[in-house]
Amino acid sequence: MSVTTRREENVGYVEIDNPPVNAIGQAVRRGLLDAVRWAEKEMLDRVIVTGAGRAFAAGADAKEFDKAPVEPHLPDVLNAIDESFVPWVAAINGVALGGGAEIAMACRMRIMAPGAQIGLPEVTLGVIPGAGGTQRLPRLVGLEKALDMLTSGKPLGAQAAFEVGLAHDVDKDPVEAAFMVNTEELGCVVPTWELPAPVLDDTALSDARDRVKTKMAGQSAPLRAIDVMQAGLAVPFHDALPIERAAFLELKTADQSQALRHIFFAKRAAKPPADLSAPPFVPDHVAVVGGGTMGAGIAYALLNAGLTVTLLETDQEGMARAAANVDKIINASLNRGLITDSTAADHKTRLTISDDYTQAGQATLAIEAAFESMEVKREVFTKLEAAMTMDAILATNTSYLDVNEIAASIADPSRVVGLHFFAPAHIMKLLEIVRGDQTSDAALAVGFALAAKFRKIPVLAGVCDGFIGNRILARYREAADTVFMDGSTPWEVDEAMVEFGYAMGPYEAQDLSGLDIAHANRRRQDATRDPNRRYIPIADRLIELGKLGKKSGAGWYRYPGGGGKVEDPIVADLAIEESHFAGRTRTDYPPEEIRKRLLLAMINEAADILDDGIAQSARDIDLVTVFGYSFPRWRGGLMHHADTIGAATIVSQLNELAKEDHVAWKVSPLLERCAKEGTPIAEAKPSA
Ligand code: T1G
Repeated sequence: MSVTTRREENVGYVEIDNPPVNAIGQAVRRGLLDAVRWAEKEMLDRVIVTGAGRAFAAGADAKEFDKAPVEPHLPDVLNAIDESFVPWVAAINGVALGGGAEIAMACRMRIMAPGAQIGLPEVTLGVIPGAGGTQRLPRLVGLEKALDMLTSGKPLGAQAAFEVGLAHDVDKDPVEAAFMVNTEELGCVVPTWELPAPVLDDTALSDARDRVKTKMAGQSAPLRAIDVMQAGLAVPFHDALPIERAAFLELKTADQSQALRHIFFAKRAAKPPADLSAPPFVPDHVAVVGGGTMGAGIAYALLNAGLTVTLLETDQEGMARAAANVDKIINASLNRGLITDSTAADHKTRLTISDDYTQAGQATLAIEAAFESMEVKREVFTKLEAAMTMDAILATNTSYLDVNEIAASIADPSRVVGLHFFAPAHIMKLLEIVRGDQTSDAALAVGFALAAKFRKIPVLAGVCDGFIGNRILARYREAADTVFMDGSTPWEVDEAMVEFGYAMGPYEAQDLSGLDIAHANRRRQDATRDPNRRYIPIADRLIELGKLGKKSGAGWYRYPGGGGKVEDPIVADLAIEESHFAGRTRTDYPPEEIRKRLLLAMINEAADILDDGIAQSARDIDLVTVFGYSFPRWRGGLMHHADTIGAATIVSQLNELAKEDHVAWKVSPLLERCAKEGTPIAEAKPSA
């Protein structure tokens, strides 16, 4: 099934039917082209094209990108629609994205259902529209709007599309509305390809390029989209299409598109383990312990998902602080138009804030987000166990501590699971679901069901210090501190990593989150730290100087007047001093050497995480690094990036670094296996 046709009187009805979202594969292209010929043979007055199910068409089938293009090619199909003497009307019932939007734009008219969307998100997959979108869109909405839609990839809702002239009408029954369009009126609509090209406004083009260079630094597709739109609009429509097609074909097999498609499909593959024996169970009443930043964010996410929440604090003062934190998030969401006043009011009716744990007696799940101290957490779990029913699931939001040790504080540790949220908990997509030694499938099932309810990306993690993401982060920071101690400065390290594609470097990021959290972790690890492992004391020196990060006015950088970051010579001097004490000779590392060391450190640590079975797959590590730690999505995540370097090269470079420090740079056995067997890291499995 791909495209069905039927006629009623002299109207043809064409339906794109390729579940679940009508991706446009070869069969759909063939079906549409056959439908054009059919309508012309039948001498129909019009054709109304719509989508079966919830989508109009989700765009080209991204699974076909790595294959050689097969005829009929979409540009040719859409030219046939656009140039046909039988006018087509697009009845857009759902999302019309990418090629789906291009089909709609090749039609004479577009009528959208109120909840439908239309857009060209190709750049989010590392490509550009390849079927006339760069040339039809500006003819319909003007250059400036077209540049914005093309480079951002953001779709328009029905009303917005109507207001910019992309849709002729909004109607809850677009097919019926398309039938009712006056034949004469329809006959007077100029085919899209014949519309005049908008004037090439240099300011609009340069503004678009500036915007992309800032917001999408390092990405090829957005800039290429601007170049193709500009070049195409300067020549006749049919001369423009080969220019567009050539750029599309080149981009779709390039690294960045492969990386972005890897993440696109990895996100959708993030599901419960196949062998999970318990059915997904979404609780309707959840207790959250701790109304600080994380607890309030988790509570808000639960409220937003329609659940009832009991937010527990230690006393009246804590309750007031919790209420203020939740209100702050609700007001921010109201101000950004993400929720309405009535939704905000409804949220508050489902929220109880209390210091009495028995208020959570009927909750079927508790999420502990209390202070990051084992003693505090064990006390909280004891109180939850006493207050809640025996089958309630008890989750901890700890970001580092041993879930098994927390679980041991109650009689039945199988009820305990780690649900590691990332700040801000109601915004960040990643959720690490940490399986303790005795965590039951029922407890895991609740975690995965909650992730689906929140539309978060669940990643199963085993128990170790920092699970997947924070363990990689700790190694990343250690490598950065080592480079800093041995010759660089925090700003040189940050600049090197921003150039790689991070939104900010490791030092600026620490200043934002606060240096005290990592400091507390280092102190906790003092007793078990490997005495043979080199320890970099610079961060400790900052704590002694009261430099806790932006919140204290200074950390690795200074923030005069709470404003932007300023390099701090005192911090640079600390490294020189500590390096002297340690008898080190400092080296001036160039940016590419800084990047190489920090990336190899993370890749090696991640390989051990995979080898230890803490992560289930390299793909999961890619999801964690992209959605929890801002690894550039267009590089596909840490392990996808590693495969672009190759395990053999990585092992060779690590062996070189191990000559400097054989402890910190000990090569992961998993990388050695991949290098020896010539297998991609993406296919690597734990050694056990
Ligand atoms: N190709 C292949 N599979 C797709 C797909 C696509 N374009 N879009 C979705 N799927 C699969 C998805 O992997 C999942 O599979 C299932 O459909 C449901 O998707 C020629 C070159 C449409 C908004 O970038 O944004 O057109 O996990 O879970 O949350 O110029 O899918 O069930 O096996 O995401 O309701 C441009 C991509 C392509 C749109 C629906 N189009 N898709 O979201 O469901 S390039 C896009 C989406 C192009 C032209 C160019 C979303 C959605 P499975 P889902 P959803």
